[in-house]
Amino acid sequence: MESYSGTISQAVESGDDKQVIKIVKEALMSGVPPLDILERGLVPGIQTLGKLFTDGQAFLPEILISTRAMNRGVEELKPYLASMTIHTKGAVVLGTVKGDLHDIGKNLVKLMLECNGFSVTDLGTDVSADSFVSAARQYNADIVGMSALLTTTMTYMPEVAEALEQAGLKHKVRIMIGGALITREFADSIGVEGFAEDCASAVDEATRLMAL
Ligand code: B1M
Repeated sequence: MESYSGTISQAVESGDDKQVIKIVKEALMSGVPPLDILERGLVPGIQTLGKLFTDGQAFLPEILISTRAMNRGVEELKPYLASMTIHTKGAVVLGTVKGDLHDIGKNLVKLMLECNGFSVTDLGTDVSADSFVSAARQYNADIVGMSALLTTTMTYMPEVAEALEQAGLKHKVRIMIGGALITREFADSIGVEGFAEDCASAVDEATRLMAL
């Protein structure tokens, strides 16, 4: 993977989707595990750009272009990550909370959960507490997963937890949260049992929650 990680990250950073697809294909052909390509190539690329954005050396249009390039790379990986699992391990309703449009991380969590046998209903971004509650009922969810990337939107997570409790779903549904700023301490502080730092550990965490 060493010979590919830098070039994949660089191609994401510069928003070159054709180059991303080309190198991801080459890496796959060379037998590099798809999860390595994702976690050591594509994700560090968008993270580097995030740092440049923080420092005022990159701007929103560049981030959007890089997001598209990263998503193209993820599309290439999807068939390779696909699971042979037939029985669902659990039903997950997933979304990015109200006011928040970031969905790259949430989409990766969805991908990893699906590839590991969970059925996932993706509510998209900017999802209200009411929508989480009705989807949890409609899809008979075992887990409600929330993603948030902004300090201004992570504070909406306890509202969703409260709405699920008010709807009488607390005994049935486990909640899992994540996003760049989210920590286990934050999850504990709002009374949420599930937290994952990245998309790979989201699978372990969802599996743990199903056994509770
Ligand atoms: Co935004 N943005 N952004 N942005 N953006 C951040 C988050 C920011 C840190 C950038 C910065 O200032 N350095 C900053 C937030 C600051 C803060 O609140 N403390 C920020 C800001 C300020 C904004 C705007 C307000 C900018 C503006 O308009 N002035 C605006 C807000 C729009 C809105 O949401 N209402 C905005 C807009 C955007 C774009 C639309 C341009 C674009 C999003 C495109 C998209 O998602 N489709 C964007 C992007 C790309 C970023 C950065 C650069 C990258 C985020 C990302 O995708 N990371 C980001 C900087 C950064 O994070 N370093 C930034 C890669 C992704 C794989 O990681 O999402 O953390 P992440 O997901 C991980 C884990 O967190 C975890 O697993 C994932 C995979 O391993 N995880 C879960 C995530 N969800 C999970 C759920 C789980 C479990 C694990 O369980 C359910």
